[in-house]
Amino acid sequence: MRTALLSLLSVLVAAPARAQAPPPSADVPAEAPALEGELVVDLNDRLTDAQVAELGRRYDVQILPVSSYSHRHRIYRMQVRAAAADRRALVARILAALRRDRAVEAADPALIYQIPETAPGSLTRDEPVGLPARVEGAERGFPNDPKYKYQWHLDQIRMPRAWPQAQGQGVIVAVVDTGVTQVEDLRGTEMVPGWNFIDNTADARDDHGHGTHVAGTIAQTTHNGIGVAGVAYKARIMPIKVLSAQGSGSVAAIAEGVRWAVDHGAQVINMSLGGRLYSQVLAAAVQYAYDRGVVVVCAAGNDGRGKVSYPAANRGAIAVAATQFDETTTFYSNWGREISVAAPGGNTRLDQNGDGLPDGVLQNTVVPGDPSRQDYLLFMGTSMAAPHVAGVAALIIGAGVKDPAQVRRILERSARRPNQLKATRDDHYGYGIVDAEAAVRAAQAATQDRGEGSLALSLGLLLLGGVAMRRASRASLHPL
Ligand SMILES: [Ca+2]
Ligand SMILES: [Ca+2]
Repeated sequence: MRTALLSLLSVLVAAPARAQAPPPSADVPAEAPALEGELVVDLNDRLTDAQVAELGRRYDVQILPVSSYSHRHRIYRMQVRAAAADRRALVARILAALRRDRAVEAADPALIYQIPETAPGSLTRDEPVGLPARVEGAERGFPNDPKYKYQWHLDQIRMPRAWPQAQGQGVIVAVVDTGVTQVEDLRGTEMVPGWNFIDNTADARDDHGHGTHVAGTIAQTTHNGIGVAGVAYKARIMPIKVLSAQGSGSVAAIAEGVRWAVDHGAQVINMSLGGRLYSQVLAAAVQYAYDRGVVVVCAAGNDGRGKVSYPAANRGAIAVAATQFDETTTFYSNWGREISVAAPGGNTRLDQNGDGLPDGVLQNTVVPGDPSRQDYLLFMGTSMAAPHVAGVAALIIGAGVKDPAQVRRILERSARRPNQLKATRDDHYGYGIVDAEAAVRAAQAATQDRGEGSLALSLGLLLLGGVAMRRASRASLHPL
């Protein structure tokens, strides 16, 4: 119980480039930010308003909606009325009782989440005169985005060879994060309506910088002569704001954001956020997405330890580890048996490619601390790795493979094994570094197989039909 109260979810951006490496993390959760005297519940969807109110009276708690969408899935905050002295024990007892209650699908402490500080580098000013990153296989003149040459991370997942085949046309990718702002290099990217679960409004713009950067990796406007490129640039972005300008949110808002995205047509959900402890309410939301055919991609976490964060470690989620330029996994990337694949998260402490810039992931976003400005910023983290995979998932879906289990299989089987990965998989890389070109080819082959399969099936039916018709005609010739 106590450990459950000690959970901390945070957005997965690693420490500032100039700072010392954090000490290897002890296997103890950070102290404690759960809202005092508050719980989060996901009640049975069939309960009536009267039954919800009755439940509140029975537990002597105040039931509050998370947003105007709360009634749909019956996700609520619960405030416990008690004097401060005995409140903690009372909250624990109520939580235990709720978890046994048949009207309750899931219940958690009201965890508070926060973002570790970020100190991105800027590319706009003092653009270095360095060697451009090697861009393997790029078509001459494509893409024409001037800062593309610094996006070594797109090269690492073999985007130049994938783009001619697939761009994720029309696939809806939800970015469950701090919001998304259409900065200059996202203006040519299609957006669909989302929701802001912090302010409970339809305005899900980014007041932090993290979510827009993530959205840029997925679908930055590409080949528009401006800025940088993105993986699935013809995909549509659905902004789901569940983290505040300070980078704090709640498991209730995240769970509700996931369900909102599923209910409004998202085909991929990216969650570059996580925490060390399991949340029933969030796990149920991930399962809800998976069961309805939505691919959920999550960052493995930045603690540099052998335990994958939640929701990445939840069933139904694709957990993504982070690599740097030399294809080793990074100092901050979590590892464990849940890791599915690795993708570039970068390391802004290094310049291994010698282009004069820290080896971060480069996208256009709002400036942290001043969301009225925008810039091209280098971030690092498993937060940056996950959207590379979400983008490739959109390419796979665009090629016709939609089932989440099959999308995952294609991502894993087509992943490229770097020299450092000696086996078919390990707990650091999963099955290897995601390979956009190989994934698209595998998806196309699977779609073709299925097409041939259904053609064979319909030919079979036709033959059966022919036999039946002949029998029928014989019967008509020889009536009994
Ligand atoms: Ca661009
Ligand atoms: Ca560099």
